Amino acid sequence: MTTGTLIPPEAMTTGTARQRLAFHSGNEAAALAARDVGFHVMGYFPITPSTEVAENLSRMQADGEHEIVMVAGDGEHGAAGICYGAALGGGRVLNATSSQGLLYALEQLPVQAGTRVPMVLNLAARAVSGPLDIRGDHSDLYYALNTGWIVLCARDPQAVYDLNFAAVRIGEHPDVRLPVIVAYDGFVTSHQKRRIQVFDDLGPIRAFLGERPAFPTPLDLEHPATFGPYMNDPDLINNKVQLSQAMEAARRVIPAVLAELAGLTGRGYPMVDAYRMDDAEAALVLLNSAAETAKETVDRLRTNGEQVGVLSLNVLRPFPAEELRRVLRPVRAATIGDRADSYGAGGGNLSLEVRAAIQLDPGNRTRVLSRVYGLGGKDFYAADAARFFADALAAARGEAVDTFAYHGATPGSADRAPRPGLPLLTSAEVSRGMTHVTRDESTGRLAVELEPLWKMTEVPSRIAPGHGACPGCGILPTLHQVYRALEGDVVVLFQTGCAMVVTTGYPNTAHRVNYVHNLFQNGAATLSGLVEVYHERVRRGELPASNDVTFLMVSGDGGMDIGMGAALGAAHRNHKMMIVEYDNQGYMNTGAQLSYSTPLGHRTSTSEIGSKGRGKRYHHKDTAQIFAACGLPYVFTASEGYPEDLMRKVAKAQWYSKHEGLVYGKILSFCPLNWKTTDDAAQPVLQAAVDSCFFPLYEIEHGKTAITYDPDAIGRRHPISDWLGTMGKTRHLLAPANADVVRGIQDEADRRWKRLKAMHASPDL
Ligand SMILES: Cc1ncc(C[n+]2csc(CCOP(=O)(O)OP(=O)(O)O)c2C)c(N)n1
Ligand code: SF4
Ligand SMILES: [Mg+2]
Repeated sequence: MTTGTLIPPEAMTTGTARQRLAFHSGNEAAALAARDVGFHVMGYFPITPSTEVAENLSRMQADGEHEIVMVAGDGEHGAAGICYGAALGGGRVLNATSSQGLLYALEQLPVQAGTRVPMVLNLAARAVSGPLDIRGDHSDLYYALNTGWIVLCARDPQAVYDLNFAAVRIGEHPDVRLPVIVAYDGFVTSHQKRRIQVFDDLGPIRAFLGERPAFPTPLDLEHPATFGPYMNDPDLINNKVQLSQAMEAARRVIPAVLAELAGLTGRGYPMVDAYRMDDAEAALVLLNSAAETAKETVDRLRTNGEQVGVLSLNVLRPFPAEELRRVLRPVRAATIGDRADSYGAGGGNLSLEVRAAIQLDPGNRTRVLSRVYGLGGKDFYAADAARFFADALAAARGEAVDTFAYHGATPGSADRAPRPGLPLLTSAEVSRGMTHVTRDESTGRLAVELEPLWKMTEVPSRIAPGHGACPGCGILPTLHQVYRALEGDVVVLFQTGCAMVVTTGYPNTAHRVNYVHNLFQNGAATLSGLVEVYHERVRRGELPASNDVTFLMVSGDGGMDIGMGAALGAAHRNHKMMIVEYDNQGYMNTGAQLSYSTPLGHRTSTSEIGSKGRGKRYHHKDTAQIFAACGLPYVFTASEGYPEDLMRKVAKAQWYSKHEGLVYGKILSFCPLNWKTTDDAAQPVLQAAVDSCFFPLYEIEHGKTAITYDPDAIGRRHPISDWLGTMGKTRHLLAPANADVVRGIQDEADRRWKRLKAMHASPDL
């Protein structure tokens, strides 16, 4: 039997179930396992590096390979809620997330465990913000350790596949009834393909899984019950005792389930994987992929006569304290590597818990060294393992070694300072009087005079060249147009997305004005705080009153899904700020997943097309109308293809944001990469979107709607199919079999257009 690690071909085992050799990454393995489990529901929200789990399942679903109901949440908080509801309803439920996604979902996790509702969450572990880093460490995983979830650790794609089946059975065991995390390393495991064995015949694994036991559910209408009652002292502690007992039961259940699974697969997963530990004097204790690297170092050191070994935990919750005590007893010194710090505690969770475990053994004399390593995706090489062993061996010899240290940090040096970029722009340099806004007192509306477009190009851009966007990307032209119409000082806040990622990358920035980035979902709240403190500090005389600052938030359409609550909050409070959404109809930065602004039938990486998949299943969100319902002073739509119209609206928006309150604008923005067009196709594609009335251009001033471009009036109205034919992501819709989808998009566009026309004709509507 192998121990669920890298499998050399000669060691491939069969177990009793028929398996076949495949070549997959950890994310693919998680998706394959999900298909083979046949979960009822997956609730998810995309985040690197776990997004591929949902993407792979979407592709398989489009090809009719499974029937899991895939629900894209409005954010991870929503996704976790979807999962909780589905699991409470008696379904087998799956989620996959990483980093901020886990943190945003975190408050759902103790509820799920405290009410004892099993499900499976794949965590492709990644560093948590801030600053934002998309690569792997265990700082997200460590946050989950106090939530009451069982945590299984998968060191490689094979383990990801195997442990997903185990997770279902362990969590659903009647003595356990807890949700389970399967944690694997972001990128190293989530993305690297390895040789793995997968079931070739689902019979045995489905028999292993059995039916989900019937736990109490609000769908049992014969036995009404209250789920989640308000519970104070003295009852809450009893609830937690039961949770603790369930964890203890899991200590018993986990080895039994893993042994049963091993019978099918030929691969075993002891609670603690001990590599060449029999006579080890010095050891490393590491989680996940780093342990595999360290094994190679063990082999090399052993040839030099060093008695060394590696321990790695296959199960992190419940913590295998007894197993560690036993195996560490004869070890003189151990270096425990933590891929996340518990700041100020003298070590990360793993080293603190190993120390606590061996402290209960009066016969234990192991010296423990804590090393924080590999943060933010810093690779862990054999040389790093060798360094850890050198420290442990020195400690074993009784030499003085730092008990706690960071490993791999690179102190800066003055001669390696970044080259200075373009200087920041002053207000005077960008205030060129390109827009003249006046108020028509009779109508209450603003009139804007614009200098000719060629003159506008004289305004230096607040975004310097040197960004990293794809050729032809519409974001930069959109932002240049917005900026050229703005006068004076601007403080910008970008939500997470392509615009943010392509314009900053430490130590460089393309922003020549003050720029802030905060969490994906929280931009509007953050900017509203900045606006309020600005005005308050001016009032107190702490900042000059003469400063004339415009506060601008730039968000993608995805930011207006996950950040909708914060944005509506800011809108209802009517802070003096602008929200500009560049709508490229998907989560492009994370690989073109569907957003709620993706139109019906459009192909994205989570609304795949195939024999069973016909693209996105519901209509695009009418975000402008949602903001209009907040009674804002000004709402507009625009397209980067109509620069004069766009800049006129931005000038109005700036005026309103300074004088009256929050304005919102939605700008259709070209994404050649994911709309699957040539790089130079922005003009015809955007023109077709506007001329087909899919994306009408209008503004709402003090509640009064005015269409600013009417294709009907100038005989340019085209059917929606003309627009759909311009993009690779929609060309499938022109097949006769999808005529009903095209009709659906056309009907919805017509309905929204008619409504706008009616509001335009009767401003009181
Ligand atoms: C809480 C949280 N969940 C998920 C992500 C991952 N994420 C970063 S950007 C992004 C998509 C952004 O889409 P959009 O706002 O439309 O901007 P675009 O990339 O299309 O420009 C996602 C899902 C994150 N950073 N934080
Ligand atoms: S993926 Fe699309 S939106 Fe993002 S940089 Fe490339 S073209 Fe622009
Ligand atoms: Mg987008």
